[in-house]
Amino acid sequence: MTVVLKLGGSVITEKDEPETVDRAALSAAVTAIVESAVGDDIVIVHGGGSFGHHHAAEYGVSTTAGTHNVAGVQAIHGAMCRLNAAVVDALTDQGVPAVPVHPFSAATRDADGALSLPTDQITTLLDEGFVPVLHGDLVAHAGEGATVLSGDELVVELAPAVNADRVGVCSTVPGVLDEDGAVVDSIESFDAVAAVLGESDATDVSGGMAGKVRALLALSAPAVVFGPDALPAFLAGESPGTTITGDRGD
Ligand code: IP8
Repeated sequence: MTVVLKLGGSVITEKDEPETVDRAALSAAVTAIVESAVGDDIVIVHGGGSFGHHHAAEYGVSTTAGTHNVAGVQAIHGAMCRLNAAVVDALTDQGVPAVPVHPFSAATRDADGALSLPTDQITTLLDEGFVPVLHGDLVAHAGEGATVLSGDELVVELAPAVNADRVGVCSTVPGVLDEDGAVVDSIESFDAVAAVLGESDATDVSGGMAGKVRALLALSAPAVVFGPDALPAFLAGESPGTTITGDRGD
C-alpha cells in the first residue's frame, strides 16, 4: 500500500515566528510515521509554514503572480530547502530512509499555468526503498518568472504517479470546518462547500483551505484532511476528519 502524506507547513512550523520549526510537532508526526505499519511505502510532502509563505508574501509571489527577482527566488527556495532539511533530518534521526527532493529543480508551469512535474525520480526512489520528501516550492513559470508551487498541487501530481492507495493531508484543523466550526465529513464538489471555505489564518500564498479543497478535488482517489492528533489513525487506515472525493475524474 502506497501512501502520499502531506504535512501542513503550519503543523510543523511556528506559524508566527519566521523560519522556526515546531520541533515537538515535527517529532510527533515522525513518531506516528515510524510507529505505523506504512513502512517505507510512503511519499512525504510538506508545506511552507513560516518558511516559504513568509518570504513569498514579502516578494509578492503566489501560485499565479510570479517574480523575476533573483534575491526573491533565492530567499523563498532557500527557506524551503532549510525546512526540508529539518524534516529529512527529523525522519532520518528516527530511522526513516528519507531523502530530499526539490521540485524547483524539476517542475515547470506553462503560460496557461498548467503544471508539469517529472515523477520517474520519485517512483524509482520508492522502488529502491527510499522515502522521498518533497516540499512546496517555487516553479519555473513561462511568462511569470517563478511562482509558488503548493504542496497540495504536488500531492495531486504525485498520487496518480505512484498509484497511491491513500492520500492524507495533515492540517492544523481537524478537517474542513463548516460555519459552526464542525468538521464536514465528506466533500464531493467545490460548490457544495464554497460558502464556508474561508482564507487561511496564517500568511498563506497558496489559497488556504479553499485552495486545498480545490486541488484535492482534482484527484480521482479520495483524500483525507485531518488534524495532527489524527495522524496515527490515518496511518492505521482510518479516515478521520474530512474525506474529499474527486468529482472531475481527471
Ligand atoms: O504551504 C507553499 O507550499 P504550501 C510553499 O503547501 C511556498 O502551500 C514556497 C510558499
